[in-house]
Amino acid sequence: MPSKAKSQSGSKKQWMNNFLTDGKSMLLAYDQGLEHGPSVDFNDKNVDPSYIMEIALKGRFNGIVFQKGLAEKYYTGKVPLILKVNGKAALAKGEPVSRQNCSVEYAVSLGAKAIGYTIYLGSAYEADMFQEFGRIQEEAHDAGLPAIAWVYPRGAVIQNDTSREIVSYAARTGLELGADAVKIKYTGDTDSFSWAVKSAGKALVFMSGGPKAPTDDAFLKQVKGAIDAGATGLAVGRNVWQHPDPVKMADYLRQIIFERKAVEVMQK
Ligand code: FBP
Repeated sequence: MPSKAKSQSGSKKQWMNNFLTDGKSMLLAYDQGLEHGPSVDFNDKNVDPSYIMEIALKGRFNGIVFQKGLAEKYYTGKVPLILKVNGKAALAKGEPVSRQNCSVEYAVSLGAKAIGYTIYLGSAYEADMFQEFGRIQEEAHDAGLPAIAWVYPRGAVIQNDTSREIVSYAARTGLELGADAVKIKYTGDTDSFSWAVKSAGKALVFMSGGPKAPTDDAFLKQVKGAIDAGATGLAVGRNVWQHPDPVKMADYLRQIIFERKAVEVMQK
Protein backbone atom coordinates (compact mmCIF):
# COMPACT_ATOMS: atom_id res chain seq x y z
CA MET A 1 0.00 0.00 0.00
CA PRO A 2 1.83 3.16 -1.12
CA SER A 3 1.95 5.94 1.45
CA LYS A 4 0.21 9.23 0.64
CA ALA A 5 3.68 10.78 0.53
CA LYS A 6 4.61 8.45 -2.32
CA SER A 7 1.39 8.97 -4.21
CA GLN A 8 1.87 12.75 -4.04
CA SER A 9 5.46 12.68 -5.26
CA GLY A 10 5.84 14.45 -8.54
CA SER A 11 2.64 16.41 -7.95
CA LYS A 12 2.65 20.20 -8.00
CA LYS A 13 1.66 20.48 -4.33
CA GLN A 14 3.24 23.52 -2.75
CA TRP A 15 3.76 22.12 0.72
CA MET A 16 4.67 25.48 2.26
CA ASN A 17 1.50 27.34 1.18
CA ASN A 18 0.27 27.82 4.76
CA PHE A 19 3.38 29.88 5.43
CA LEU A 20 3.53 32.06 2.32
CA THR A 21 2.23 35.52 1.46
CA ASP A 22 2.70 36.16 -2.27
CA GLY A 23 5.40 33.51 -2.27
CA LYS A 24 7.40 35.10 0.55
CA SER A 25 7.57 34.39 4.26
CA MET A 26 8.67 35.59 7.66
CA LEU A 27 8.93 33.03 10.49
CA LEU A 28 9.61 33.59 14.17
CA ALA A 29 11.90 31.06 15.87
CA TYR A 30 11.78 30.42 19.60
CA ASP A 31 13.60 27.22 20.52
CA GLN A 32 16.70 28.97 21.91
CA GLY A 33 15.79 28.16 25.52
CA LEU A 34 16.62 24.53 24.79
CA GLU A 35 19.39 25.16 22.25
CA HIS A 36 21.34 27.80 24.20
CA GLY A 37 19.90 27.99 27.72
CA PRO A 38 17.75 30.81 29.16
CA SER A 39 20.60 32.80 30.71
CA VAL A 40 22.41 33.14 27.39
CA ASP A 41 19.61 34.62 25.28
CA PHE A 42 16.73 35.73 27.48
CA ASN A 43 15.81 38.70 29.67
CA ASP A 44 12.88 39.26 32.02
CA LYS A 45 10.55 39.95 29.11
CA ASN A 46 11.47 37.48 26.41
CA VAL A 47 11.90 34.55 28.80
CA ASP A 48 8.09 34.42 28.74
CA PRO A 49 6.80 32.42 25.73
CA SER A 50 3.49 34.34 25.87
CA TYR A 51 5.42 37.51 25.00
CA ILE A 52 6.81 35.77 21.88
CA MET A 53 3.35 34.50 20.89
CA GLU A 54 2.15 38.11 21.07
CA ILE A 55 5.07 39.32 18.90
CA ALA A 56 4.24 36.64 16.32
CA LEU A 57 0.68 37.92 16.13
CA LYS A 58 1.29 41.67 16.28
CA GLY A 59 4.31 41.41 14.00
CA ARG A 60 2.19 39.48 11.45
CA PHE A 61 4.60 36.58 11.16
CA ASN A 62 3.74 33.74 8.77
CA GLY A 63 4.62 31.13 11.36
CA ILE A 64 6.04 30.47 14.81
CA VAL A 65 8.54 27.76 15.76
CA PHE A 66 8.09 26.05 19.13
CA GLN A 67 9.27 22.85 20.75
CA LYS A 68 6.39 20.67 21.94
CA GLY A 69 6.42 21.80 25.60
CA LEU A 70 5.96 25.43 24.58
CA ALA A 71 3.28 24.50 22.05
CA GLU A 72 1.34 22.56 24.71
CA LYS A 73 1.36 25.42 27.19
CA TYR A 74 1.54 28.65 25.16
CA TYR A 75 0.38 28.14 21.57
CA THR A 76 -2.79 30.16 20.97
CA GLY A 77 -3.54 28.91 17.46
CA LYS A 78 -3.48 32.37 15.92
CA VAL A 79 -0.27 32.02 13.88
CA PRO A 80 0.60 28.82 11.94
CA LEU A 81 2.73 26.50 14.07
CA ILE A 82 5.97 24.83 13.05
CA LEU A 83 6.68 22.13 15.58
CA LYS A 84 10.36 21.43 16.04
CA VAL A 85 10.54 17.66 16.61
CA ASN A 86 14.20 17.43 17.57
CA GLY A 87 16.58 19.61 19.52
CA LYS A 88 19.66 19.50 21.71
CA ALA A 89 20.99 21.44 24.67
CA ALA A 90 24.32 23.27 24.66
CA LEU A 91 25.93 21.56 27.65
CA ALA A 92 27.26 18.29 26.19
CA LYS A 93 30.49 18.62 24.22
CA GLY A 94 31.69 16.62 21.24
CA GLU A 95 30.17 15.91 17.85
CA PRO A 96 26.65 17.35 17.69
CA VAL A 97 23.60 15.15 17.39
CA SER A 98 19.96 16.12 17.72
CA ARG A 99 17.36 13.37 18.06
CA GLN A 100 13.61 13.24 17.75
CA ASN A 101 11.69 14.20 20.89
CA CYS A 102 8.15 14.49 19.51
CA SER A 103 6.18 12.33 17.08
CA VAL A 104 4.64 13.77 13.93
CA GLU A 105 1.26 12.53 15.14
CA TYR A 106 1.57 14.42 18.42
CA ALA A 107 2.78 17.55 16.58
CA VAL A 108 -0.36 17.41 14.44
CA SER A 109 -2.50 17.06 17.58
CA LEU A 110 -0.91 20.27 18.91
CA GLY A 111 -1.94 22.11 15.75
CA ALA A 112 1.31 21.96 13.77
CA LYS A 113 1.11 22.97 10.12
CA ALA A 114 4.76 22.03 9.50
CA ILE A 115 7.45 19.90 11.07
CA GLY A 116 10.93 21.29 11.81
CA TYR A 117 14.06 19.19 12.18
CA THR A 118 17.74 20.12 12.61
CA ILE A 119 20.45 18.22 10.75
CA TYR A 120 24.09 18.82 11.67
CA LEU A 121 25.79 18.31 8.33
CA GLY A 122 29.41 17.20 8.81
CA SER A 123 28.86 15.78 12.30
CA ALA A 124 30.08 12.25 12.99
CA TYR A 125 26.38 11.53 13.59
CA GLU A 126 25.02 13.05 10.37
CA ALA A 127 23.90 9.63 9.06
CA ASP A 128 21.66 9.15 12.12
CA MET A 129 20.01 12.53 11.52
CA PHE A 130 19.68 11.89 7.75
CA GLN A 131 17.89 8.62 8.48
CA GLU A 132 15.64 10.05 11.18
CA PHE A 133 14.73 13.06 9.03
CA GLY A 134 13.93 10.69 6.14
CA ARG A 135 11.34 8.87 8.22
CA ILE A 136 9.92 12.05 9.74
CA GLN A 137 9.61 13.72 6.32
CA GLU A 138 7.55 10.77 5.03
CA GLU A 139 5.33 10.81 8.14
CA ALA A 140 4.87 14.58 7.78
CA HIS A 141 3.90 14.25 4.11
CA ASP A 142 1.51 11.43 4.93
CA ALA A 143 -0.15 13.82 7.40
CA GLY A 144 -0.22 16.58 4.74
CA LEU A 145 2.48 18.68 6.41
CA PRO A 146 5.71 20.07 4.94
CA ALA A 147 9.07 19.23 6.49
CA ILE A 148 11.47 22.10 7.12
CA ALA A 149 15.13 21.21 7.67
CA TRP A 150 17.44 23.44 9.66
CA VAL A 151 20.68 22.33 7.96
CA TYR A 152 23.60 23.52 10.05
CA PRO A 153 27.13 22.41 9.07
CA ARG A 154 28.82 21.60 12.36
CA GLY A 155 31.44 19.36 13.98
CA ALA A 156 35.22 19.01 13.97
CA VAL A 157 35.49 18.79 10.16
CA ILE A 158 33.68 22.10 9.57
CA GLN A 159 36.11 25.01 9.34
CA ASN A 160 33.79 27.80 8.18
CA ASP A 161 30.05 27.26 8.45
CA THR A 162 29.15 30.34 6.38
CA SER A 163 31.36 29.77 3.31
CA ARG A 164 29.70 29.57 -0.12
CA GLU A 165 30.78 25.96 -0.47
CA ILE A 166 29.48 24.79 2.89
CA VAL A 167 26.20 26.73 2.93
CA SER A 168 25.34 25.57 -0.60
CA TYR A 169 26.16 21.99 0.48
CA ALA A 170 23.70 22.44 3.37
CA ALA A 171 21.02 23.71 0.99
CA ARG A 172 21.55 20.83 -1.41
CA THR A 173 21.54 18.27 1.38
CA GLY A 174 18.11 19.53 2.45
CA LEU A 175 16.77 19.25 -1.10
CA GLU A 176 18.13 15.77 -1.64
CA LEU A 177 16.82 14.50 1.69
CA GLY A 178 13.32 15.71 0.87
CA ALA A 179 13.01 19.00 2.77
CA ASP A 180 10.29 21.29 1.47
CA ALA A 181 12.22 24.22 2.89
CA VAL A 182 15.73 24.63 4.23
CA LYS A 183 16.85 27.02 6.90
CA ILE A 184 20.46 27.96 6.32
CA LYS A 185 22.95 30.58 7.47
CA TYR A 186 23.74 33.65 5.41
CA THR A 187 27.03 33.55 3.52
CA GLY A 188 27.64 37.29 3.84
CA ASP A 189 26.84 38.47 0.31
CA THR A 190 24.14 38.13 -2.33
CA ASP A 191 26.33 36.46 -4.97
CA SER A 192 27.43 33.56 -2.85
CA PHE A 193 23.98 33.16 -1.28
CA SER A 194 22.47 32.97 -4.80
CA TRP A 195 24.47 29.79 -5.33
CA ALA A 196 23.04 28.32 -2.14
CA VAL A 197 19.51 29.22 -3.30
CA LYS A 198 20.19 27.58 -6.71
CA SER A 199 21.60 24.53 -4.97
CA ALA A 200 18.39 24.22 -2.93
CA GLY A 201 16.38 23.83 -6.16
CA LYS A 202 12.66 23.59 -5.43
CA ALA A 203 13.23 23.52 -1.68
CA LEU A 204 12.41 27.00 -0.38
CA VAL A 205 15.23 28.85 1.34
CA PHE A 206 14.91 30.61 4.69
CA MET A 207 17.82 32.60 6.06
CA SER A 208 18.64 31.88 9.67
CA GLY A 209 18.84 34.98 11.88
CA GLY A 210 21.86 34.43 14.15
CA PRO A 211 22.90 36.41 17.23
CA LYS A 212 21.57 39.96 17.53
CA ALA A 213 23.42 42.23 15.09
CA PRO A 214 25.06 45.40 16.46
CA THR A 215 22.65 47.70 14.59
CA ASP A 216 19.26 47.33 12.92
CA ASP A 217 20.73 48.30 9.56
CA ALA A 218 23.46 45.68 9.78
CA PHE A 219 20.84 42.97 10.18
CA LEU A 220 18.43 44.41 7.63
CA LYS A 221 21.20 44.50 5.02
CA GLN A 222 21.79 40.77 5.51
CA VAL A 223 18.08 40.11 5.07
CA LYS A 224 17.99 42.24 1.93
CA GLY A 225 21.03 40.37 0.58
CA ALA A 226 19.30 37.03 1.12
CA ILE A 227 16.03 38.17 -0.46
CA ASP A 228 17.88 39.61 -3.47
CA ALA A 229 19.59 36.22 -3.82
CA GLY A 230 16.19 34.55 -4.18
CA ALA A 231 15.47 33.39 -0.63
CA THR A 232 11.80 32.91 0.25
CA GLY A 233 12.31 34.63 3.54
CA LEU A 234 13.66 34.53 6.99
CA ALA A 235 13.32 32.37 10.09
CA VAL A 236 14.49 34.67 12.82
CA GLY A 237 14.56 34.71 16.59
CA ARG A 238 16.99 36.84 18.56
CA ASN A 239 17.13 39.78 16.14
CA VAL A 240 13.40 40.22 16.69
CA TRP A 241 12.55 39.26 20.26
CA GLN A 242 15.75 40.73 21.75
CA HIS A 243 14.94 44.01 20.00
CA PRO A 244 13.55 46.75 22.28
CA ASP A 245 10.64 47.12 19.83
CA PRO A 246 10.11 43.71 18.19
CA VAL A 247 6.95 44.78 16.32
CA LYS A 248 8.82 47.68 14.74
CA MET A 249 11.63 45.31 13.70
CA ALA A 250 9.01 42.98 12.21
CA ASP A 251 7.67 45.93 10.23
CA TYR A 252 11.15 46.66 8.82
CA LEU A 253 11.52 43.02 7.86
CA ARG A 254 8.15 43.02 6.09
CA GLN A 255 9.17 46.04 4.01
CA ILE A 256 12.23 44.14 2.77
CA ILE A 257 10.69 40.70 2.34
CA PHE A 258 7.26 41.57 0.92
CA GLU A 259 7.80 45.01 -0.58
CA ARG A 260 11.39 44.43 -1.71
CA LYS A 261 12.43 47.83 -0.35
CA ALA A 262 16.07 48.80 -0.04
CA VAL A 263 17.24 49.41 3.53
CA GLU A 264 18.08 53.03 2.66
CA VAL A 265 14.53 53.92 1.55
CA MET A 266 12.55 52.08 4.19
CA GLN A 267 9.97 53.83 6.37
CA LYS A 268 11.52 53.98 9.87
P1 FBP B 1 18.10 32.96 15.70
O1 FBP B 1 17.48 33.91 14.70
O2 FBP B 1 17.92 33.45 17.11
O3 FBP B 1 19.53 32.64 15.35
O4 FBP B 1 17.26 31.61 15.62
C1 FBP B 1 17.41 30.71 14.56
C2 FBP B 1 17.81 29.35 15.09
O5 FBP B 1 17.91 28.40 14.06
C3 FBP B 1 16.89 28.82 16.16
O6 FBP B 1 15.79 28.12 15.62
C4 FBP B 1 17.82 27.95 16.95
O7 FBP B 1 17.46 27.87 18.29
C5 FBP B 1 19.11 28.66 16.85
O8 FBP B 1 19.08 29.43 15.68
C6 FBP B 1 20.25 27.69 16.81
O9 FBP B 1 21.41 28.42 16.94
P2 FBP B 1 22.84 27.77 16.84
O10 FBP B 1 23.45 28.33 15.60
O11 FBP B 1 23.54 28.24 18.07
O12 FBP B 1 22.69 26.28 16.80
